[in-house]
Amino acid sequence: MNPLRLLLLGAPGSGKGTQTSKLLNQFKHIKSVSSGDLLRRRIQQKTELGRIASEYISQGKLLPDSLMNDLVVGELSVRGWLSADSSFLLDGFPRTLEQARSLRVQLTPHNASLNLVVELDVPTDVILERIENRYVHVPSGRVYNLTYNPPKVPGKDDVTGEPLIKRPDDTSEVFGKRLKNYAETVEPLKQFYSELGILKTVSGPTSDIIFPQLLKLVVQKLHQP
Ligand code: G5P
Ligand code: MG
Repeated sequence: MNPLRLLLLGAPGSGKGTQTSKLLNQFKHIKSVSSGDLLRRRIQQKTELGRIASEYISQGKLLPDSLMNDLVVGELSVRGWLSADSSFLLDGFPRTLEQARSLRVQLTPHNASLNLVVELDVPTDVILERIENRYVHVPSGRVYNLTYNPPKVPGKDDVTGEPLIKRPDDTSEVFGKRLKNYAETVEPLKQFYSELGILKTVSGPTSDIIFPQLLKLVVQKLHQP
């Protein structure tokens, strides 16, 4: 089996976290890093980076590229994933051209470059409906929706029983800014990965329609001769 180093691209609320959970359930050897989850954990732990992140996130602004690069590459390094045979899934990073370029420069010497980038293409009106009903468990990054995948006990994480929260950046004002940021930054990013020949797009109004398309791409990559 080939290694899989996958980036999920997609607008806020398009289902990157949801598809990540579905893939990790299916492939036990694959692990993931979500840049947003890393930041939310730093905020909860009240670290200096958490204080900075909170300022940006609450305004729907992207954090500086260099800071995000150090954070995520540092995480990959600590987890021992900077090697040619490692498989991992990235959610939320890189999300600017600059981040994509610098990640590539850092992964190439380890023969650990990304080999698949999948854009989740979901209509914006569908996304807006979902976000009102989103609740998250910050320590794990598990995500719920009151209609699509509600927690077994209202307000509690299914695995730990710990409280769920609403993200402070899920208000309609901040969410609108996040969608705008995405629209402004995604095209050069897609161009970059398209030129490397690894960009694919999957489309649909629900995660259950998107997942089989994503799964097919992942299986192809794992078994490509
Ligand atoms: P994040 O954390 O990376 P976003 O904005 O990219 O945040 P988000 O909001 O986490 O993405 P998602 O992961 O794509 O969305 O979506 P999801 O949580 O899986 O699904 C959304 C909701 O829909 C959930 O409630 C889910 O249950 C529900 N759902 C899923 N599928 C369906 C369905 O089929 N039907 C229904 N009804 N519901 C469904 O970034 C946050 C902030 O951190 C900073 C920035 O400030 C950013 O704004 N940041 C960075 N800054 C700079 N560079 C980076 N690389 C950064 N990364 C993070
Ligand atoms: Mg997410």
